[in-house]
Amino acid sequence: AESPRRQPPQVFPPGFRWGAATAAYQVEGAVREAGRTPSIWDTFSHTPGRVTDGHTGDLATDHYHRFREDVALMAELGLKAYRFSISWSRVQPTGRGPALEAGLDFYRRLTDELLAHGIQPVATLYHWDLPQELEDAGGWPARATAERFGEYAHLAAEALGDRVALWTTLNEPWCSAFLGYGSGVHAPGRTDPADALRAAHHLNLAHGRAVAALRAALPRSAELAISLNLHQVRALTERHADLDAARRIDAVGNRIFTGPLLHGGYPADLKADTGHLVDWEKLVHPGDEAAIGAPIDLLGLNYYTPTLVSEAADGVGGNAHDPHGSSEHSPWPGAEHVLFHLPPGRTTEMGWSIDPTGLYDLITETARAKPGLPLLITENGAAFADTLAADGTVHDPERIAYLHGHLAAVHRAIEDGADVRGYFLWSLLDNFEWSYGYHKRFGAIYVDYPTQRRIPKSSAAWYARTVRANALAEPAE
Ligand code: GBH
Repeated sequence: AESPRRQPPQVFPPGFRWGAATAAYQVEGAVREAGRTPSIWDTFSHTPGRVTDGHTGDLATDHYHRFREDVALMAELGLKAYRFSISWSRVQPTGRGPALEAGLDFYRRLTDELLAHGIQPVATLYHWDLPQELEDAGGWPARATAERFGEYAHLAAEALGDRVALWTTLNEPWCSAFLGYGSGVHAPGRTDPADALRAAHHLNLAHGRAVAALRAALPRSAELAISLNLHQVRALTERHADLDAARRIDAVGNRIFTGPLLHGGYPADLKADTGHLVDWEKLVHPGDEAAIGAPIDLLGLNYYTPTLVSEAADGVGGNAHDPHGSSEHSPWPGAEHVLFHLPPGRTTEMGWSIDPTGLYDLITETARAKPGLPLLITENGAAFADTLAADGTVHDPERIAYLHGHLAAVHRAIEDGADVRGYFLWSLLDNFEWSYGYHKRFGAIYVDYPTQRRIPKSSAAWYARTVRANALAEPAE
């Protein structure tokens, strides 16, 4: 029976883009097929000790061969959009020169299949998988890599521009720069804070070059975006030292990207905090910031958990709640004395605190900082210890609660004036969770790896109800 105090239905704006997301190396497999060459993640995952239990993306979820089945599942969920990434190594194996048509054909088949089911393809050009040859030539710390990325963007737009109307350039450049070249927990596994900062600038520049190339090659109606994992930073106390710790993390975690992308250039405090590591005057050439700041149509936000920090009283920063997870190399150049804390409350299987208010705050703060720029939640979701029951079902009420809470936060932000155009659940299906391998399951669809069988979890059914109604379904309907 309906309770009289029941809330009005939380209806989303018309045309809200309900989707799910994946990334090439996490789902495709087929790493040696049709002329594809190794990316830094092939090299990294095949290096002993880098990924838990030596897992690799060699087979992953075999999406390369099973994409028709996967698109059929998306259609069953009623998805309006699918966000996938293009493997650079598949379509331009050395990172230079002409396109490899056989590689592009996979994305032609995939996007044709999506369009045939009325699902909008959303292509990400780069989800962390640099062609190994470009890494060997210096990787993201080398400025030339940004120029190569512009050429790759041009080639991808020429080939797929007739089918893909919404593009995101980079996924989470913070991870590429600071986990890849700072802490080294992601490929290519390098640990030099100066290189991490150089990588960040060259990723920004790569985005700028890609926007220019995409605008030149695509119809005017095409929409361009970037996906950032902006850290929702909170200080443990209001003490000056803790507020300053939060400011530093905001600088090297967020404003190093949003500064040049949205606000005209790199912030002065970031340059001051990191000036002992890089010479910003030499790193940033005249014209770079203007190129990076070329207008985009949407800003993609990826959100999982907030970030709680304090000053490290003893001067030794790191992770207060996960001593084993904190590497000796910091992913936070210029903020090495900051201590990270686990906020109180429940966590996911990743050990990340569950806090939908963080998503509300992230959306409303971003909307206020850049009025007029529509937002897209390009990733949100959670890993839980899902198990396949004897009756062949996967029951994941915790994920439903997580998604319900975070979508309620998105809805509240929209009611309060934020222009959020869509939501992409991470992830469509369980997949290769980077340095955790296949141990962490983020999917709405369970993958039984020994058989590659797909089993929609109860969260998938819940999400489908929400998508069909364009309104939040009750967690236990
Ligand atoms: C996303 O990354 C990825 O885009 C996606 O490929 C991945 O599968 C998914 O999330 C789940 O992990 O580094 O100490 O500040 C999210 C990566 C996770 C990076 C949280 C920042 C905070 C801990 N982010 N992390 S710390």
